Amino acid sequence: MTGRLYCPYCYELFAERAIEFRCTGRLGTGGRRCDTAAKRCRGPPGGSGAALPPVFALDGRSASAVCPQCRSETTTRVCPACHRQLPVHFGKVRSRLIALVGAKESGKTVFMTVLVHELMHQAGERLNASISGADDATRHDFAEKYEHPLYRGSRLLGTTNPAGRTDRAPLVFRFTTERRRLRGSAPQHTLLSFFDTAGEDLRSRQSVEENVRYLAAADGVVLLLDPLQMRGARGLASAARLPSPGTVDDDPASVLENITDLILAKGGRRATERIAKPLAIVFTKMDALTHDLKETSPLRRPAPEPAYFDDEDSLEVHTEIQRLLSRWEGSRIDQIVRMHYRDHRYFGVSALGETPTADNRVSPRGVRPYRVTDPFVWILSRFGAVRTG
Ligand SMILES: Nc1nc2c(ncn2[C@@H]2O[C@H](COP(=O)(O)OP(=O)(O)OP(=O)(O)O)[C@@H](O)[C@H]2O)c(=O)[nH]1
Ligand SMILES: [Mg+2]
Ligand SMILES: [Zn+2]
Ligand SMILES: [Zn+2]
Repeated sequence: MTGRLYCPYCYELFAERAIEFRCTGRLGTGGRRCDTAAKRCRGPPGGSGAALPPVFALDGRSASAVCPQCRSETTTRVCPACHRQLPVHFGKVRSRLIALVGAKESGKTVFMTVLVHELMHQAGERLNASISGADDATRHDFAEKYEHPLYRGSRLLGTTNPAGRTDRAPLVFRFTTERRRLRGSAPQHTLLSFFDTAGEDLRSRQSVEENVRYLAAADGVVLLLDPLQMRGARGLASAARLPSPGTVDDDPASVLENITDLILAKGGRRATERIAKPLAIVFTKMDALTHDLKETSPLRRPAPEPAYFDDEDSLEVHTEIQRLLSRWEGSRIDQIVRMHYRDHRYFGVSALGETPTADNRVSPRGVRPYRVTDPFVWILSRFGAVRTG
């Protein structure tokens, strides 16, 4: 693979040959050792802050390079913009960035945690795929900050800090499926980068620039919308615990408009052209609204669990959400989507499967997700990483 690449951590665009290297800091052949205190040694923002050996530029298309100062060989390739260590095979394997966005408290953090957990367990097995953190920070942070509190502590995580205030690095995973070949099969890797945005990010002007970059780099967008913030749905909800009513900015139609503006801001396309990136519009917390659905609704039946993307089932859900949108006073959403996106689909999910307790903890019955992997599998099918059936 050649051409232009996006850093999965900072979303800067660069050519493969611009990838830089970080010296190992070990004693080189000439008996010299690189000083960790030298210029350009600092680690990436969000890192441990410890001094690191220097970074140098040589043709980034090779897997290794010899440090011009100490002559030791290194295989550590780093992003030329943020100096974070790039995943193994970066530039050689397909890298897909999936942007996960949504208003404050729409359920992004819980959704991402449950999605990755599912892909590591049942869903991964079903799709004959495996997923793992692509770097040490992701492996550590996902387990410590996301998975354990939710699954072991039954705690729903607090509001995510807006970007900029603290350095939140995106979580980068390697998703591997088997691709059948004429003879046998070969693994197919896809790098996935999730940037857990804070709802506020979409409002504050400082972080708009960061979000524009993020959305411009994304190959697919998962937009989470909270139906409980919609006037027509709120009254129907069974939940004892309703999210505090948001401002106009949190209204799902306004969120969709904002996101669309951000994508259009850097698209470089003519005003009449529609956005080509697949957009999954995901209604979260569906557990609170299930009781209001028809007996025959596709959102009431157990989710089919085939080893491929089930297009027929997905289209039924899509049509059902379209119907619900008018019931929820959200027809404007459908108008915006049709006007601006060439490839979009609606989804209804519940990451928890049940309303949290009054003190906002996971129900004693545990996390029982419903259809959380559907939007992701749809986007992967659009990338050709999962088969459609
Ligand atoms: N009923 C129900 N409530 C949910 C579900 N997922 C999340 N919630 C509720 O929504 C709240 C917010 O979820 P988060 O995942 O933290 O939302 P967020 O979008 O990351 O929020 P910010 O980081 O503040 O932008 C949780 O504390 C839960 O109360 C779900 O599947 N069902
Ligand atoms: Mg969050
Ligand atoms: Zn060196
Ligand atoms: Zn970078």
